[in-house]
Amino acid sequence: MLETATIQAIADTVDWAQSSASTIVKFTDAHPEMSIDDGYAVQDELLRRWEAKGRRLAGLKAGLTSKAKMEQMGVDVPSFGMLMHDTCYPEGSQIPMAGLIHPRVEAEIAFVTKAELSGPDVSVAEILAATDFIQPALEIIDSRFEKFKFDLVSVIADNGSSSRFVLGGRPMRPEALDLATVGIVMEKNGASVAMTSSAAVLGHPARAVQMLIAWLHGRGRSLPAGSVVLSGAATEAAPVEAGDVITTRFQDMGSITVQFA
Ligand code: OOG
Ligand code: MG
Repeated sequence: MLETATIQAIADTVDWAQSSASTIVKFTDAHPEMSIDDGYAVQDELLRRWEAKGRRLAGLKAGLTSKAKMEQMGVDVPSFGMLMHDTCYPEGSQIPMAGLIHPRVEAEIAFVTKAELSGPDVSVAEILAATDFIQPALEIIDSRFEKFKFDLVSVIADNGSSSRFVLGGRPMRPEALDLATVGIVMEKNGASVAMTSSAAVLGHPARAVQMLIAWLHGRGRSLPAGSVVLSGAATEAAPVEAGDVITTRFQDMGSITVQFA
């Protein structure tokens, strides 16, 4: 493990890069020995600082859970990160480009839980039973690393490129549809840029939630009731610029539109 002072210095850098929309180079250049646990220690330090400033945790995100994303980013292990309340935008909103570096949009299935979930191998059935509703989501990721070039350890320290997220469409009870086969189409300025199925996320997006809970368990934690969980992008992320309109349609679950301003 890196020394506490080093973790704090990395947290300083991430916090500065995120709040000033500045780019940085991956942390493993200066700290080749940095581990995945160090990356999550940086997230813990960020959360401590953010909560001290009154920011609140809305939930957690799983990332790099589909083949498309793993291939796009050159990483083959999922990452987990924090979703802060003040980064949630309503559907239909204008998302300002100010404060963003080189945002990309992802289509995801969100889970909102109604009971605590914990343990090393919670089943998909247990997850669905503890799910209040599932809902279409967009995640706007914005890596602080130059040209989106990073490795797993660095992207974890950057809170999984988390930047904004949008919940919308039609919230549904989990038993009302087959989450293994939800068709998803993403359009940019009216043209389709990605088409996929929820199956692209580990065969069933609840598997991403399962991995998240096992990871939490390994850290002595659980997933509290009332958490929002993003299960990870089912397609490659689409780069956006000011003026772009993204509409993402989820089979039987409605659609979400946002515009970048
Ligand atoms: C890392 C975050 C990936 C997802 O849904 O796969 C992610 C990145 O690609 O910058 O959020
Ligand atoms: Mg994502």
